[in-house]
Amino acid sequence: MDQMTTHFQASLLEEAAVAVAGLGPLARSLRRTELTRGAWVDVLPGWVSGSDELFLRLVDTVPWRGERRQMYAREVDVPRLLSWYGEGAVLPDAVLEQAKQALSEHYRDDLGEPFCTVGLCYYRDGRDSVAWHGDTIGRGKHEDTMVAILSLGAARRLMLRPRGGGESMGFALGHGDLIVMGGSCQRTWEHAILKTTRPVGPRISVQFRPRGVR
Ligand SMILES: O=C(O)CCC(=O)C(=O)O
Repeated sequence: MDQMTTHFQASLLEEAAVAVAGLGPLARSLRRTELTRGAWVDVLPGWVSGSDELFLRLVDTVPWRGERRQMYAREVDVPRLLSWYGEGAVLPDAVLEQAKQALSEHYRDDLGEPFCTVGLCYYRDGRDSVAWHGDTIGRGKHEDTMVAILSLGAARRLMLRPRGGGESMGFALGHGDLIVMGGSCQRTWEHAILKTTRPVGPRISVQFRPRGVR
């Protein structure tokens, strides 16, 4: 094979790799931060490459819905759009199926079960947010578990603080970044995406959870 053909084939392969949003390796790339009381956070910047297309596909294809919630005497809009894929549901994009599988394989020994549900949140701008909370509806209230979040679009800070008081810390989550909250994190710490007056673009958060954690 002459040099030109080899070069041509190599660039075709490169193009194919760029066109398909891809996942980098998890092992050896994740960085763990130990928190208090058995909670920890793993972070991997830029886990997904080619995330522009993925972001646009999700904006278009996910059945986003607005929710309302009771706030004292009033009913108010939940400040973000939501979508939920329960156990066994076909996910809206093949890359999310791959991500769920990769996370399940990587954390299998620690978690002892696969990630099986996917929640998506669409933060349209800095006015959209989620207040301080832990994912304690279900088993996360009493048991150690994991919640993995893939962040796409504009960078926002995922804030964390110990439940009951203590200093907060923030993890800047950019386009294609992964964060995994593990151990006792859901019941001993709280997390939030706070509103900001800074001009920020839209962001999608994709959360992978095991069965019975919400
Ligand atoms: O947007 C995020 O990354 C956090 C989402 C979250 O905490 C939740 O939906 O429970």
